[in-house]
This record gives sequence, structure tokens and C-alpha cells, in this order.
Amino acid sequence: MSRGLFIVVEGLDRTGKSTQCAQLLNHFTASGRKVTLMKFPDRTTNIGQMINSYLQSKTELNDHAIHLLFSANRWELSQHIVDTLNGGTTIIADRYAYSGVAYSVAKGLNYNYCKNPDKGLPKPDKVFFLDLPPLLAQQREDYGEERYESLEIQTRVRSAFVQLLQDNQYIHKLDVTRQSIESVHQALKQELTPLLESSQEPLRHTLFM
Ligand code: NYM
Ligand code: MG
Repeated sequence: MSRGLFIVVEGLDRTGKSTQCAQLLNHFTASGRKVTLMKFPDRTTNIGQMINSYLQSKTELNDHAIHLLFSANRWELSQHIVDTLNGGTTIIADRYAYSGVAYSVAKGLNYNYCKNPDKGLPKPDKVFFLDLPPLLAQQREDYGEERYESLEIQTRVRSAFVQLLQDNQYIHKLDVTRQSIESVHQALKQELTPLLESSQEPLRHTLFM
């Protein structure tokens, strides 16, 4: 049995990540592939609940402490990720460690410092960055409900993502400006085709940024 694929969708807030993850899930399910969705932060765990409370501004936390909690939230699920993939199930992840770096760097934390806690996590097979100008994301529904959802911060988050894209050429940037949900979905599927057709290398726990 071949292992599942680990696909990550990244981007600023309100860029359509969750919608695209759901579309991919439906597509893979319909084509008979075993597939599951993961979302980071996973707010259901104890650590996730601390993160949730912070994002909703119910609690305050030191910038470094919350950075490490976001990473810890991935580490607590890392064995589950490995087991799921090795069991033949594909994972579609709505955000991962790239968001971890980008949002903390936007607050002023050091770029190299930010990458460290996530080193050694399972490596995705494919990472997409859905790129939408922060000004357009701002016009979307429900914008501004959580911490970080301001034009000023999102603009800095985007700059940090641009740095990540430069340093990690394997991240695939998709400009979603003025694109329909369906056309973005088609572009993602097209980009995934070669991966779906080839057999996967064994999964490695490895540095990926
Ligand atoms: N976020 C997400 C971080 O600051 N660090 C991380 O490691 C991750 C995974 O949490 N504004 C931020 C980005 C989002 C917020 O995510 C909640 P979402 O996808 O909007 O629920
Ligand atoms: Mg959000």
C-alpha cells in the first residue's frame, strides 16, 4: 500500500484556504482516495484551547510563548500525521508551520528563531500559498473578528510569506486575485496531478523550511 500525500494550503486570513481545502477533500473523496482534513491551529486540544482564547483576545500571552504554543500544537499531532499518511490516507492541511513563521515574524520576532521549533516535523509533499492582496482580503465577510485581522498586520504577514517563498522554492504560489473558487480549484488540482500519478518516497521527519 502506498502512503498518503501531505498537502498544505497556506495564505493570509480570508484568502479562501478553508474553501479550497473543502473542495480538494470532496474531489479526492469522489475519486476514491482515502483523505482527511486537518486544520492548524487545531483548537480542540488543550493547547489548541489556549491558542483559541489568545486569538479571541480573551487572554494575553508573551509573543514567544504563543509562538511556541502554535508549534507545540503541531508537534502534539505529528505522530498522528505520520500514522495517517503511512496508513494510506492523504492529509489536506489548512495552514501549517509556514503560518507559524509568517505571523510571528509579522509581530517582530526573528525569522530564524521562528523556524526553529518546527524543525523536524513531517515534511509536506506539496505546499500552496494562496496569494491575495491584503486590501482585497479585508473586503471579505467576517474580516477583523480575530487577533491579527487588520490591514497593517496582514501586510506584514504577507511580507514574511514572500521571504518564505524566496527561501523555499518548493512552495507553490497561486495568485487568487479575481479568480473564482472553481478556477482556483482547477489550478490546485492541475498542480497536484504529477504527484498523484507518481509513487511516493517514504515519509521522512525532516527539516522543511
Ligand atoms: N496562526 C496560525 C499563527 O499565528 N501561527 C500558526 O502557527 C498558525 C497555524 O492563527 N490568523 C494564526 C493565523 C490566523 C489564526 O487561523 C487562526 P485560522 O486559519 O484563521 O483559523
Ligand atoms: Mg482567520
